[in-house]
Amino acid sequence: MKIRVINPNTTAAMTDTIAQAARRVAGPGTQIVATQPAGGPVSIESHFDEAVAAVGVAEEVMAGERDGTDAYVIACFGDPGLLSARELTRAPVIGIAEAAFHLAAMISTRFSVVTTLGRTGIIAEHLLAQYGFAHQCRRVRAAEIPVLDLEHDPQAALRRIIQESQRAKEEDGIGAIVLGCGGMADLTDTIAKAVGLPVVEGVTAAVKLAESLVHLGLQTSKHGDLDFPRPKAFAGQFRHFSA
Ligand code: 5HY
Repeated sequence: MKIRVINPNTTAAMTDTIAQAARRVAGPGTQIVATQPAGGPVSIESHFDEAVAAVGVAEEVMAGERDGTDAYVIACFGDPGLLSARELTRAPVIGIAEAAFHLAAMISTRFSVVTTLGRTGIIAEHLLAQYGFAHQCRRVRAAEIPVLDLEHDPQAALRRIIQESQRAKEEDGIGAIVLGCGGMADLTDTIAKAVGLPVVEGVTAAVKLAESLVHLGLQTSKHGDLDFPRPKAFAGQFRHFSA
């Protein structure tokens, strides 16, 4: 099977980090195609960044449909454009936040999220409520590091994430940690060892869930709100979406 792992920001180094983690857990016979949009923010740290990135995600799904893709992973913890992406394909589309919440809820009764900037914490809280996991998440904590510090100053970023994860273990009464950024995909084992708690990371969680859905022959329903968008004209820079 072919899984297209889309990094919704436009930082190639982070796409590589995400690709390596995805390939590390992919099963035999699973091909990982790691991509990022041609245009968009170098990192996603606000609602505006998310809105622009969602269009890039849609374009990557359209490209994936021309490339015989069996499943998609949206590798940003805000799951930008998840539902619109599901409208554009029959293939399963998995967001890394949704995937991580599901798996964390299977191995713990309470978990906390450790994300990058405090200001994006609200996005994770909205998703927890939307996906029905708000009652199982004790806190959405922030290491207060810009997303690209994960690439530019990884040691300092790791120290901050471990500190915040340690605080979560001591203060939140939890059984697991969820890492709140696609760029943290290579930190799972290091943090789990340092903190002594199970750590769930979204990229690897999403790849395994995508494989399971494909193996079960389960596809995105085209009955109801996730049916293909109705063909229509688009103007200006979106003219290429016209059908
Ligand atoms: C992510 N931003 O996973 C989110 C993390 C965040 O560019 N990739 C990004 O802080 O919301």
